[in-house]
Order: sequence, then structure tokens, then C-alpha cells
Amino acid sequence: MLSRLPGRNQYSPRIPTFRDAFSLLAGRPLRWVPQLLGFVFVLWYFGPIIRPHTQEDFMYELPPPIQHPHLPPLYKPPTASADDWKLRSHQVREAFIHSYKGYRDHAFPADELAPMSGKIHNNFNGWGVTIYDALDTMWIMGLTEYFEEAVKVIAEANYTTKPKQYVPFFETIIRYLGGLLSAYALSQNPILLQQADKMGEMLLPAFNTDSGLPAFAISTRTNATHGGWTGNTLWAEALSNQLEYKYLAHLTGKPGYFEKAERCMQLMYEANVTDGIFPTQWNTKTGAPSNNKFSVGAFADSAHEYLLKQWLMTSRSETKIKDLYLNASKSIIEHLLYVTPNREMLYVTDADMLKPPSQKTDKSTESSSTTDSGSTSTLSGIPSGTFEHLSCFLPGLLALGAQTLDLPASEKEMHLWAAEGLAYSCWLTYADMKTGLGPDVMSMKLFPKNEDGLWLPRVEKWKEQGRSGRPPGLREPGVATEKTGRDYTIYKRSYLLRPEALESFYIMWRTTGNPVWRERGWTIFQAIQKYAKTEIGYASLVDVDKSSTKAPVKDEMPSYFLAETLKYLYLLFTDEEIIPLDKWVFNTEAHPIPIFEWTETEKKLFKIT
Ligand code: DMJ
Repeated sequence: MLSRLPGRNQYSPRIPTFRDAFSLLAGRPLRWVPQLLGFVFVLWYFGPIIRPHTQEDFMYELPPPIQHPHLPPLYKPPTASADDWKLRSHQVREAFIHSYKGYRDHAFPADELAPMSGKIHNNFNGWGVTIYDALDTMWIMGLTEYFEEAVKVIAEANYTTKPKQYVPFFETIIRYLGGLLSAYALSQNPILLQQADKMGEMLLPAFNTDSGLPAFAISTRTNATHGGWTGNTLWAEALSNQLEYKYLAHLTGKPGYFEKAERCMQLMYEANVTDGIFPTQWNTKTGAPSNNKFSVGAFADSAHEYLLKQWLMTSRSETKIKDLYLNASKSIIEHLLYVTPNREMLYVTDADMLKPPSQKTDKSTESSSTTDSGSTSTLSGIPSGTFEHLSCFLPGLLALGAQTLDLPASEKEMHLWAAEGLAYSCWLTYADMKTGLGPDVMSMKLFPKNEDGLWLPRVEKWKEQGRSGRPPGLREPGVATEKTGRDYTIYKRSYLLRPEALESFYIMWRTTGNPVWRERGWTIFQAIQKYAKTEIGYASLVDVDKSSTKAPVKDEMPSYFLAETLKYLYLLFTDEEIIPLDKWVFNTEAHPIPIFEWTETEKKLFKIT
């Protein structure tokens, strides 16, 4: 396994040595000057691109993860043996081969396979998104032949859009560029870096808006941009390019990549948002917040990830970003975490954030935006009660934060408890269903008075009363019965082969060492095998709560199933820690990017303070 990790550099071109330079100059005393200058120029100009990346480039040593106490699990699964886990990881690898082979035989090089009909979907640029998204999973699983074949196709790509075609910036960054960069970091094949650099350059004009926030879509033929249906930049779109562009800046030495990504961060600092309550929409012209919705679901999700992960990726050097994460996560815990009335399920919802009436002092503070106008007042939220599968990445993020941040003990335990309780609820939404697969969106039952369901005050009360038993939201009520009811209704009944719950189980397993997360992941994988597998791939489910043995499926196999869902399952079941969390961060499409340190030259060049 180790041989597939950085360090085995079979692709890097040989760089000229001093010996080469001496033999070049020997016997030519009068002609050496122009040759030497040329040599220096080549090294200066191409250095960052052709420089072979050594193990050290990718393996900056961080202190080992901090061990912290966590609550004993209520459910102790029979522990599977090492051989069982090996077999299980092998089955996930087989599932990947089944999906990729189906794509390769029926849909290659279109974007995605229609896994029922064998037709194709060209829904993400028509550049073969499945190839790019699946690339690093192939490497991690040791599927070298598929990998080499895919690289050949990628080498020929030019990324020029058709006339009148616009490609979505966010999706292209996280799936295509993230896929290329990660596969480059793992394999060090320079073709992947060249193509990432080409794509990075072609997408960069998306930032050429009045504010510097990226436009929704771009034509790489004309550099024209296009606003999305909101006309605004979603928070997730604004802050889900920094891992990719900053790593690309590190690899190529190009300041433009760093500056454009950092401009978005700058707007976040300048917005002076109250308590890190970053709203879901931002005005693309002015760069200011344009609504008052606080969420970790659609429109916002990955922006939360990129706060913590940027700080981690650059070896914890960009501390201003960490502070944004600390503020935002504190506000999530305070305003967005609720429990349900009967089963006490902990969930995360979204809320319209308003200033309490008593604290509205004048017209200027009544703005619907969450921008702080200097007052120290806090906001309070009206929860929607919606709990999205997309939000199930949050437990993993909170656990990663609890593990890596230097938090006071009382805060650390809050982050970890929130992570455990939320991951458990994500699990329950699967376990409650007839198929064992979780719905896309739930409507959670609210208390008659919303604020009675807020999690934080309940935990504070439990602490005051002597901390008896487990904290609220972590008491693991078990699968719904007729007596308990579910405490929620299903709002969207589909399972779109999404990864978020499994992603969190994987991080929970790695950060707490509790095997229950592996067992739950295994149960989900078996349900995927039973209900989603088709003759040539895996299909999304229409209704996760249908009683028939074969639930109805959709003719769709999203590329993230190969990039994320199967990768996290494989990593969850593999004993060896292939992608150690203190050496890598996952972008929001599960593409691992190595943790690195800015060099002194880069700090000067990119003006990193
Ligand atoms: C993936 O494309 C990414 O994880 C993205 O951030 C949002 N969710 C989808 C999969 O559900």
C-alpha cells in the first residue's frame, strides 16, 4: 500500500544537476555566459512546475492527534476481526470496480453513467467528470490500469467550452480540479499537475466580478461569466476554492491563484459578520452579505469545511481563518442545534437570524443582513426544522476540529458531544427506514416553543444538575418504534448515493477509535449493495422507505459516489491509515490534499502575513 503513496516518484522528470552544468561549461570558456543564463532562466521559470515533489513536500510532521476523553458507547457491536475488515474493504473495492467498469463500458468519456439504461448524462461540462472524480480513489485502491488509462484521456483534454456553454465554477473546482490535484499529490504524475494548472488558469476569470467573489459559471472560451439563479454568490461557492487554488499556488508558484482565493477570505474578514454567523448568500457586486439565513446545509455546507481545513492545510499558519471557524462553529452549536421532543434526537437545522426586538436601537441595526453594525447584541434564530443529509458532514468536521484545535476542555467536549450526537442522528435516519438508507431531507418535530428544543441550554442544565448519565442528545434512543414515533417526517424521500453520513463515520472512527462507526458504515454498505446495485453500476433510490424488497431507483449514478461514498467506505474498513488526518485534508469532494508549509519565498511572493 505504501508504494502507492508519495515518495515513489516514477514520473518526475530528472532535474539538471551541478555535474550537468559543469560538463556543459567545460572547454567552452567564451560561450558559457549565455548558456548559464539560459540554464538559470529555465530553473527559475519552470522550477515550481518541474520540481519533483519529495516525500517531505507532502509529509510535514504535525504533532500527533490529541487524545481526548469521550463517552463510552451505549451500543457495543460485536467486534469484527481484522480479516473481516479486510474482506469488507475488498468488497467496497469490488463495488468501485463494478461502478467504474459500468461507466467505462457504457458511458466513457461522458460525464456520468445512467446505471439502469446504460445511457449517459452530460451534466457537468461534458469533460468526463466521473474520470476526474474517481481518479484518486483508483490510486488509493491500487487500480493502476484504470488510473493509467484515465491519465491518457486527461492528457488530451483542453477544457474549452462550446460556444454559449458555461461551466459551473463550484462543481468544476471541487470535482475536476480537486480530483486532478489530489491524484497528482498521490501519484506525482506531472501530466496531472500540467492539466490542473491549465484548468486553474482557465477558470480563474470567474473571480473577475466587481467584488472578487466568484461568479456561478464561466465560459472558458470567452472568459464571460454568468450569475446563477439567485444572482448572488452562495457562501459555499465563495469559500470552496481556497484549498484547491492555494495548493495550486504552492505547486506552481503563481501568485494569481493565491490572490484570487484569498480575496474571498478578505471579504469574509471585512464583512465583520456577527458571531461568525455567515449568511448563505452574498452580493456578487458589493461582496456584502445579502440575506440572514444561517445554515450548514445546501448553499453553505462546504464553506464551513474550508475554514477549518485551510488552516490545517497550510500547517496551522493562517490563524485568522481558524478564528472564523471558531466563531462559526460556536454559533452553529448555539443557534442551529436542536433536539426533538420524544426521542431527543440531536439535529442541525437552518435558521433565519434576527436581532431580538429589544436590541434594535435604530433603523440601521434593523437591516435584514447579519452584518454587525458595531453593537454587541447577539442574534437569535427562527429554525426551519429541516435536517438535510447534506448537513451530515458536520459531525465529522466538528470531530476533526475537536481533535486539532487547541480548545479549552469545556469547549472541546461540547464539539465532540455535538459530533457524536449528530453522527448518531444521521445514522438513525438510515436505520429507521425500510431500506436502511437515509432520506435526503427530513422535517424534524419542533417543540411548541422553538427555544425549548435548543440543545445548548439543555446541556448546560444537565451539567448544573450534576452530569448524571449521558448528555442530552447523546442517549441513543435506538430505532423508532410505534411507541416513540420517528419525531420527524420525510421531506425528500430519495437517497442520492450521497457520502456525508459515511464521511462523518470515517472521521469519527479515526478521531475516537470507536468501532461502532465502522459497524454502522458496514450496515449502510450492505443496504447499498441490496437496493442500489444494478447490472452495470449503482443507482440512486427514489424512496428509501418503500417496503418492497426492490425499492424504486433513478437512472443516475453521480460521480461523487465514486469520489466520496466508496472512498470513505474503503478508508473506514481498511485497517491501515492510508490517508492520515494529520498529513492530509479532504476537499469537499473527498479529494485528499497534502498538508504543507508555505516557504519564506512563497510568503513574500503571495504577501502572506
Ligand atoms: C458533493 O458533490 C460534495 O460533497 C458537495 O460539497 C456537496 N455534496 C455533494 C454530494 O452530496
